[in-house]
This record gives sequence, C-alpha cells and structure tokens, in this order.
Amino acid sequence: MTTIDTSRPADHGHDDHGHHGSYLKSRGSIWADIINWATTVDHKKIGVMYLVAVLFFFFCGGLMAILLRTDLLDPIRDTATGVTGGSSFLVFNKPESIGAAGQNYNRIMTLHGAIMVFMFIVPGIPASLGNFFLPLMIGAKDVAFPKLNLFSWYVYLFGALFALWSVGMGGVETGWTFYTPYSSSEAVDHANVVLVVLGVFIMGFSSIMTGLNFVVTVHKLRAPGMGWFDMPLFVWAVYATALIQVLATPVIGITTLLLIFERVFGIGIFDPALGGDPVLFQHFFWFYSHPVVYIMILPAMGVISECIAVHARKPIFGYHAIAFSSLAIAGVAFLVWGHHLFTSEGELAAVVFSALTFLVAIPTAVKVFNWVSTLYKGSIALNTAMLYALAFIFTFSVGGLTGLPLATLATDLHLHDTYYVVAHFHYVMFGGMVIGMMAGLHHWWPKMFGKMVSEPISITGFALVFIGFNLTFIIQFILGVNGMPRRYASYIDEFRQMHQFSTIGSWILALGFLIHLFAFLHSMFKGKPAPANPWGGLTLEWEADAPPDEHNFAHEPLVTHGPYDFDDVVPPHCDPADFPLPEPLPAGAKGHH
Ligand code: HEM
Ligand SMILES: [Cu+2]
Repeated sequence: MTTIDTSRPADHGHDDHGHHGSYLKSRGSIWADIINWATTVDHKKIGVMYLVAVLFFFFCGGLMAILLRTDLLDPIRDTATGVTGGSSFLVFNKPESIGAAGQNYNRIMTLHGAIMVFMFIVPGIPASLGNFFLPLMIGAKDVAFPKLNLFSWYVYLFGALFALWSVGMGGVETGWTFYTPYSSSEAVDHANVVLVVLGVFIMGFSSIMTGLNFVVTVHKLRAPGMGWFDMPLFVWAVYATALIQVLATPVIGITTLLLIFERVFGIGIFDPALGGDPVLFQHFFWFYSHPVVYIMILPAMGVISECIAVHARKPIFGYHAIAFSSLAIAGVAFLVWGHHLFTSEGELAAVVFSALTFLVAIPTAVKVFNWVSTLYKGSIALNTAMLYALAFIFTFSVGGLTGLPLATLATDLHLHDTYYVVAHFHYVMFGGMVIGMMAGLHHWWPKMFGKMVSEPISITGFALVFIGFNLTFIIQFILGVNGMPRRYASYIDEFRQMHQFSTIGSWILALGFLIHLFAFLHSMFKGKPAPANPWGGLTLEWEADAPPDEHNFAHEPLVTHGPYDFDDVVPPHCDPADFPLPEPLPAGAKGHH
C-alpha cells in the first residue's frame, strides 16, 4: 500500500525544521504575501497562479462566445430602410453597413478562438493541475527547474499582454488560425496582426519551458521505488503532452516569426503578391496545431483515468495500454496535420493523410474501452468529479467519432468549413478538455485548498453545463450537414430555428459555469475543511496534507505498490469502514450481481 515510510530518517536539510505548515499560510501582511507569491518558486503556488490566469481567460473567451451566439439569434438583414445588425446590442448595435456588422463579428470570433486556444486550453491543465500535482504524484519536492517554472508564468502573461494590446487597438479578423492571405494582406490592420502573432510567439516559449521542466522532472525526480510503470496515469499523460510541447511548439514559433517578417519587411514567404505561398502557411500552422489538439486533450485524458479509478474504486483496467496509448497519440499526432488541408493539397497527399488520420482513432478508442471496463462492476460514487468524468466519456466519444467523417475525403469535401467542423472541435475541445478540467478541479480541489466543495451546488452546475453544452453543439452537426458555413455573422432564414436552439443552449451553459464559480467561492469562504484523502485515492498526492505542506511531504515517500491497487488496501489514515472493498468471491463462483 502507498505508505510514507516513517522508519526512514527524515529528509536531510529538513529535520531541523519539521513541519512548515500549509503552502497557503500567510506571511503576515498582504504586501508580504503578494511579494511572496510573485517571487515564489513553489510549484503549488505557480500552479494556483496559472489556474487563476487560465480561468480568467476562460471567462473572457466565454464572454465573447456568448456575444457571438447572441448575435446569431437573428440573421443580419439589409431591410429597405437600413441594416439590422444581429441581436447582440452590446457590441453590434447600429452598424453602418452589413460589412461593418460582419467585421465586428469576425473580430469577436477571432478573439474568442485565439483566447480560448492560446491562453486557456493549451496551458489549461498542464500548467495549473499539472504543475500542482505532477511533483506531488511522483513524490518530489518540486519540479526540476523551479525558477524556470516561475519564469514561464511571467512569459505567458507577457505574451498575453501583446494579444490584449492588439485587442485594444481594434483586434484582428483573421480567425484564430491567422491564415494567409487574410493575415498577410495589407487590407487588414497591419500592427494588430503583428502584435497578436507576436503574443502567440512569446506564449509559445512559456509552453516549451513548461514541457521541458516536466520531462526532466519525470525522468529525474521520481520517489525511490517509483518505476515508470508505477507512475499515476495523469503523470504519463502530462509526460506525453510535455514531449509534444517541446517538439511541436518551436514550429509555430518559427511560423509566426516568418509571418511577422513578411509583414514588417515585405519578404515574400506566404503572400502570393510577394511571390510567397499561402498553402505553405497552412502546412506550417497545422504541423503545430494538430499536435496541439493533443496537448489539449492528453492531460484531460490523464485526469479522467485518475477520476474513474478512484471514484469507481477499481484497479484501472489496462494500465499499460492507457500509458502506451498516450505515447502513441503523441507520436501519431505529428503525422496527420494534412487532414486540415484536404481541400488545398494534392490528391495523393490527401489520400495518405486520410489514411494516417484514421490511425489516431485507435489509441483513443483503447482509452475509452479501458475506462468503460474499469467502471464495470466498480463501486461508483456519483460525485461531481465522477459525473464530469462520465460526461467526458460521452462528449469526447461524440467528438472523436464525428472526426471520422471529416477524415474521410469524400465526406470532408462537403463538411469542410461548415458548422459540422465547429461542432466536432467543440465536442473534443470543450467536451474533452473543459469537461476533463472540471472533473480534475472537483477531484483535486479539496487537496489544493483544504476545503470541500458543496456537492448539491456543484452538481446543479454540472447538470446545467452538460445540458447546455449538448444543446448548443449537437444541433450544429445538423446545421453543418445542411450547409451552414462557419465564420459567418448571418445566414439564410431556414437556419434560424436551429441557431436559436443553439444560442439558448449557450445561455444555459454560461449559467452552469456561474454556478460553479459560486460553488468555488462558497468553498473558499464557507466550505467544510477537507480531510487529506476524501475519496480514498492511493496515489501519492493524497498522502500530503490538505492543503499540502510547503515542502510537500514531511519525509521522502517510499513507494511500495502501484497507484491503483484498490483490491487489497484501505487508503492510509482512513477508516476501513468508510471504504468497504468488495468481498472476495467464494472459490468457483462466477461473478454475477
Ligand atoms: C478520432 C480523433 C479525431 C479525428 C479523426 C479528427 C479529425 C479531424 C479532421 C479531419 C478535421 C478537419 C476538418 C475540416 O476542416 O474539414 C478536424 C478538425 C478539427 N479537429 Fe479533429 N479529429 C479528432 C480528434 C480531435 C481532438 C481530440 C481535438 C482537440 C482536442 C480536435 C480538434 C479539432 C479542431 C480544433 C479542428 C478544426 C480546426 C479549425 O479548422 O479551426 N480533433 N478533425
Ligand atoms: Cu487535426
């Protein structure tokens, strides 16, 4: 069983200090606290600072989304007297022309996409939950390079600043993909594009540094006794993610830099007017941005493995298969970028990329199969973390399966650039990463902040999020199949009802998140104190105090068994009565219940 072997001498350098107290302990005054947090190299504090930052950007991106959906309640119409600009009076009221209304829409849409992808989803889980829990889960005191860790947080904020600066100057209308010639033509605002692209370039460094830090941490800092296959699956997932971060992010860095060079110095790289090739940009962009979808999803998959095993109290089914499928996904991720270019690349290339794309579905399906098998005959606790994990299996599967018609050339020609693609990637990115992050937050919140979250409140939030999300996006598959193109501010009347259905869904979704926000604030101020191990998890982070001690563990933990050995243990320091384990079956009996 997971034990902290107290017979071992305490860590050197620590025996004279003993317990330091919670990492959240105040330094006395508010200024001392601010300085302490701003200069901290503690992975837990940096994880919390990332969490605050990414959730802030999630809120900003969400606000944009609600504006867009609200605008789509009605088409923009050029009535006999003048222009009717959608329904979102906040930003789109009284545009002088249809063109101006569309421009407003494009700016908000680009902002929504760029914020969500570069500022929220990519750093989302690894930088917040990963930073906080990776060292704890492998029994380490910190990440390998704590100062680099703090530096990457500042670099991330610095990059975000450039993007925000560009917004202040009026924003860009290229879409989050910055496709040339939209982004290279002089018709669109020069300085804004350069600023936002520079922001993405800078944020890329933060991502690379975090990835590098995690790779070295996993290789070098595992506690004594923790072999590779004793690592929790979240650690495997973050490790695979870190490999992609290190290998893929430089490509977007160079691409954005080339784009800036083209714009500032007029060198012909992507712009045909200067002798460049716009399709080259698409290749470069997706060589990074397809792998990046796995930077988004792999950590969420890791969270789901933890939640399913712990809240079903079952040894995870197919540990090795899940661990290796993370690596397989990381590898295949680099071979399929061309599926975003089916309509702009040669026929032979399209056939090859189509075939390769189907490969991705295999390791993904392996994981889904293993999670479902783990649930089979588990003692499932339907708390918020587990509900989100179960929701993930559904929403992520819808997302993954709807990718197959996109990977099929004949059907993709019809579906490409329609709302079908919008629905597909929201099912994987929202139904995957966001739902996974919500599972992880509820699973680990008691450990992070030492307070429980009120289950009735958060389950209400969950229900609204789940219903709202599916209402918003499932209808978009139908819209897309019927020919509604993506990135349009207006539409023909026959799509009106479906758009309104989707918009109402988005309001329900937003309400769900406001309830979650309330639940988290309620927990901070009024929450019940959390026990160190409220769910009976067996991985090492549950051995630490809640909230953890400044130095994580009083003694260096010694790992004596695997992370999911639920059949033969009661969690340490827990009352066996609270964690009844299934009776062993009498010899010869077949297990039917
Ligand atoms: C079984 C797995 C998957 C398959 C087969 C698949 C396939 C595809 C294909 C072929 C496209 C291009 C569609 C087009 O533009 O015509 C696409 C778009 C997209 N996919 Fe997936 N996908 C899968 C999983 C994922 C995952 C896990 C994510 C993210 C977490 C994701 C995110 C996206 C995004 C963001 C786009 C659209 C990008 C854009 O044009 O703005 N996909 N997918
Ligand atoms: Cu892709």
